[in-house]
Amino acid sequence: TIVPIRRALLSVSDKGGLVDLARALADRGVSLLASGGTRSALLDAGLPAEEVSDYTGSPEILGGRVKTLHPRVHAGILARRDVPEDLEVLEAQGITPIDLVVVNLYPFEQTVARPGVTPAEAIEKIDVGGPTLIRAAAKNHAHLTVLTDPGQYPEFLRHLDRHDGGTSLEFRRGKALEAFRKTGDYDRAIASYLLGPGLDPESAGQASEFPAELTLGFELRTTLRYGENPHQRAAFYDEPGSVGPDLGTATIRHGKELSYNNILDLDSALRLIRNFGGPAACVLKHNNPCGAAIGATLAEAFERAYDGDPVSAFGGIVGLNRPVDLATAERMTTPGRFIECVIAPGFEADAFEALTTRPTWKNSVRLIDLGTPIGPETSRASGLDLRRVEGGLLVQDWDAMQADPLVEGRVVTTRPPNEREAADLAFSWKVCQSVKSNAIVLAAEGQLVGVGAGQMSRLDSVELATRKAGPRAAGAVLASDAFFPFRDGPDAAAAAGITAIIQPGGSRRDEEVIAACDAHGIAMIFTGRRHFRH
Ligand code: 93A
Repeated sequence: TIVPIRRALLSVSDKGGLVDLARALADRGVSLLASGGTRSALLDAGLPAEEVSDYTGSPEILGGRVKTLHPRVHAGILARRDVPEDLEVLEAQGITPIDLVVVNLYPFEQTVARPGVTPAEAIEKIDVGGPTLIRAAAKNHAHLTVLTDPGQYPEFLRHLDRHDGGTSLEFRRGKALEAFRKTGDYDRAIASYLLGPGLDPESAGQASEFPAELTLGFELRTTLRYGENPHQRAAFYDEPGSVGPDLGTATIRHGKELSYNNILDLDSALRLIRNFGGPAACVLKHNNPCGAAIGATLAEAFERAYDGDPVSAFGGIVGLNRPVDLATAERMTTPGRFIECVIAPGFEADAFEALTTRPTWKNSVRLIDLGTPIGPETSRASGLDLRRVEGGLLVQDWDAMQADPLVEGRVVTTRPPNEREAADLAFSWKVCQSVKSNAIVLAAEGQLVGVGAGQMSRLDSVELATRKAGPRAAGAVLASDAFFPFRDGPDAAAAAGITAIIQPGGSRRDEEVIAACDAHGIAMIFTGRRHFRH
């Protein structure tokens, strides 16, 4: 299994150790093939090497994007030396087999770590040809050797000395393993760059873009009876220039004036249902959803939202993302149910009639009409989220939801979520954004079945949510607004029968949490984005 080395391909970004390696190879009579920059470095040191483009007959093109990507190169690497047909093809086409591939990749991570690097610069540093050479050589390690780091050169030369100028299968296999680890890490670094700054506070935040002084210009729309409590005065100010749909542009079609707390809940309801494209409904209590669901129809979505926790839903604030039809209105006015406010992008005439003539409801229910359709595409695109603290004003970007958390996130467990789990994970994640931290949301079949909100310990939130869900926790999925700092949360979830988890990731103990999920057979997704809500 000792394979002698006669021809080597060198294509390295980090030219450290290159000349010593190449000289040792040349001294052993190895013929050298190299890509443009590598060959120049060799020639400068007085070492003859054939340039890849001369060998292939194709010049480097597209500014270097295509330099070694050529059948004459890759056939020379991938040919099975023990398959006569492969060797015949090489022979017929004048392709020389390559016995050693030495590649190190464009420094992607170092590039994106540089402050002020542009997306275009980062993209250009995604090495394509290099990993292709590495993977081809590693795949064919039965017959050739791959080196991916200057740190390997001395060891490799000592190995040659001890093996008559060749390499053992064991050595080649070890280097192939290192090679696949390297290309895997490399791709992960690219993916995490594309995922965005996410949880990395060092790269997040562009404080310099905020104005030195903030002039708000909000205009008084109405005074409110009182604030969060009766001893607090309160008013609602319109955002200047807002085109909505939002609470400033909405109209109250029916019922007495809104309270301060109603408006807070309506805002949360609107944020929640806006995350969904298909029919969706939610029920808010004290600024947290106690019910949320999607359905084939709006009536079904409402029914399943209310039914998620009918005790808490009594007297709740309902958000709907479709104009309210009669079927939905009838579900809402079912005897035993009481709803304080409904916010929706419209009310059909018969639905409006049904909602406003029910004797016990007539004067008490408030119907808020957004006037225009809502959906993920109508989320706030501009402006800032403001919050008062004593002696100051906190300003931040709105907490935007990812277009597709499953596509933008990544599976971290051995088992990926199945189709049903994937749908529920996306659903639960979109609901979780509107739950006060520490937020834990359990969902099954597009229905919220348990919530743990506003707890100081994430484990307490898990326990509240699973207790609330009861037997419905079995087979449900779980969303967590921030990472699990320990494995206790997933352990408790597994004990309740949870089968899949979605969370941002980013804990120091992620490995431990992933291992716990693997042990429980739980599928887990890291979204790379946190949704604290305080
Ligand atoms: O732009 S690439 O993805 N296209 C290629 O075909 C290619 N082949 C090798 N980058 C490519 N490489 C990389 O170029 C190698 O991984 C190495 O990092 C670098 C060596 O280029 P040079 O020899 O011109 O300095």
